[in-house]
Amino acid sequence: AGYHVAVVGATGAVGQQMVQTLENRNFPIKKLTLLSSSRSAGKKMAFKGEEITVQEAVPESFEGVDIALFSAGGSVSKKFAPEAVKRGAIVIDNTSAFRMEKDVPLVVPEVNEEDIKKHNGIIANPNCSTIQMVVALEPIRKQFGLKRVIVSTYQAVSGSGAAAVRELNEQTKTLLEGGYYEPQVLPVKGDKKHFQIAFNAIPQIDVFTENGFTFEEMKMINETKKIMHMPELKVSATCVRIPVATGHSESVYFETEKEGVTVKHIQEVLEPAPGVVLEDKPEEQIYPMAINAVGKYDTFVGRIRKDPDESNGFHMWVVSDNLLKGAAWNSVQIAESLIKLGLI
Ligand code: 11C
Repeated sequence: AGYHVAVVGATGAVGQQMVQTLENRNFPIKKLTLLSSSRSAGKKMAFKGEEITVQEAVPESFEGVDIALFSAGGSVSKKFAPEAVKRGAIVIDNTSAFRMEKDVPLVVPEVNEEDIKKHNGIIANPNCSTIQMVVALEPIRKQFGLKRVIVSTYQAVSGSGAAAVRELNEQTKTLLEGGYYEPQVLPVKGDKKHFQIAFNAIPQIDVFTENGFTFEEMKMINETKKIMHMPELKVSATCVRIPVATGHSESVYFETEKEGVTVKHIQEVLEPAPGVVLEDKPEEQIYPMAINAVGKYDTFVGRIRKDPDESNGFHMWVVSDNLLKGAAWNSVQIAESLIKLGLI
């Protein structure tokens, strides 16, 4: 019993976590196919004590696959996701390839699980920094309404992939030893210039769009509106890369529709909220930190404060493991929802 699951991009930073999460969750699997580009084909990966050889993805790889988890970049998804769907698989895609397409649900199970029912073969997994923010905002929206969101992020380098983590580690070591390390990966592999990430903060994640915002910032803006079904919500974002390996942190400012809301009210709705862990006791210096979120599925929220001037305005600090809730776990969670909702 169980499903034939394929992971595309299995050897990448997110792909490895997908395989691990399928194992940790004891996901019902009868066969696991691990796929990659030709460069990584032939590598071996462990799953439940067995070794599985990674194969090069070709259209025929998806014969008999029930669920295909994609995390190998947008161009790979564009090429192979339709091939997988043609062969009867349901695709859960962790790239930005299809997220904003009308007939593709963009899903964070704590927020809009029911949207999965409208899928036509592809379900998109949102951007990591968007996911953790909407997990924290949705319980607040439900209870008090939302008018506006302004977010500034402090994002870990693993969001940019395994090569960026190596660059942070090697660059930090080299610089501490008095050497020089030529930046090659960050802020964006494909952009013209590269900058030092060690001991730095880079206000660029992904390339710039015409309006002066980066694609990462536009993803946070557009995806939030789609997931929360709020095209009218005012959202803006500033996304910054910091020298942390894993765990995205966010300073989120929001304004409620409802008047008279207090910090205690916000804490009371977040405390029992699904996927949220409230860590908010400043008197005991309890607040979320990236190092504590690594390896966890939850989104951690603290530092909730009322804005000094705006009566409906609040600030909070939101932290999660960008490779897990931001990517691998949210994808596996969507697969679990498919089973729960009887859609597979
Ligand atoms: C980062 N948020 O931290 C990005 C990574 O659209 O899925 C995820 C990019 C995406 O660099």
